[in-house]
Amino acid sequence: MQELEKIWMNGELIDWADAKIHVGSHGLHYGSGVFEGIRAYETPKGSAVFRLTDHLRRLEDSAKLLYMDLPYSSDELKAASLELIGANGRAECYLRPIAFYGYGELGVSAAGNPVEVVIMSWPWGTYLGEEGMRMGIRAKISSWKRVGPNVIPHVSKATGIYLNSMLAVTEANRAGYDEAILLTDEGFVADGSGENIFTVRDGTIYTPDLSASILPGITRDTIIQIAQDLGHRVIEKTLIRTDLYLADEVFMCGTAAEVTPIREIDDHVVGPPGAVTLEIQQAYLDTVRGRSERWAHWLEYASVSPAPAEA
Ligand code: PPE
Repeated sequence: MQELEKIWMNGELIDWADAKIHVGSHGLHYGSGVFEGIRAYETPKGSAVFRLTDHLRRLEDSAKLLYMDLPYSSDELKAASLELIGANGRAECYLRPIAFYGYGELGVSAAGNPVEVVIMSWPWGTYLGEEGMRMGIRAKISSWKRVGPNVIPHVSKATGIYLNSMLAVTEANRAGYDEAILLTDEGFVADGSGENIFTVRDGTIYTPDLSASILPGITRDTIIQIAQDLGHRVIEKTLIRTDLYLADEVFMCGTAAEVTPIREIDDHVVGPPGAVTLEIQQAYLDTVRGRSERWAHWLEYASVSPAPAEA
């Protein structure tokens, strides 16, 4: 990870190297935290954070599902995020707000622990590689099932859930694939380890519905709206793994992954990135980079004076 100058920690901007926690922190032992992943892009009007308000709303929802009271309001976290981007001088960066139970009492119950809130920012390039963005990636259905609605609330972007994702992506990578796709316990298509999934068949776009153990992705929501606006038909429904094998096009999306085409799943060739995928990828990048008036309301601007260190 590329280190920048500052990290926002519990209300203050502190030096990167000083952002430390105690090893007895509850969140370290039990994965009791919630987080967000947000991107800021360089646009013609300066550094713009994409759907910041929506990401912070999901952070609040995630915390609520863990019975966690966030000590800062969304407005305070928004101001902190914009301030951090300014302080680090990078118009283009990834933002990682995280809230977790800190140091106080150990034992599974989180009672008696403070809630710590941190926001990091750093430059993060393409999630699945430049080549993956252009040519598509190879994915594998995981033998690990995605956490179900009565296992851990999958609607919450909770840190502990990511052990599920870590196992899946590790298995896929060790088998020589770029990414894992997790199914629900019932066998329906859910998410990638860090992305939502879309298919295209006979010109119609499909994506698993929100009850299929998926994270309610903000990129997913963005793509549904953009695609409909472009005149595509988008259907949210349960999908089975053979829908992936037989699709004309498959792509993944997420804040980190943006729109990444999938060219092969379980050694079934889907094909090189198709016309619909490429159209949506371009429309998404135009939107986040401030080249689309239609979706300008999704951009929230930070003021960044160019840092001397900026490459
Ligand atoms: N599903 C999962 C499991 C997931 O982790 C993400 C985001 C998404 C869907 C898409 O959500 P959204 O970003 O709101 O469109 N994964 C984040 C973390 C990735 C990481 O490796 O860390 C991200 O993309 O920022």
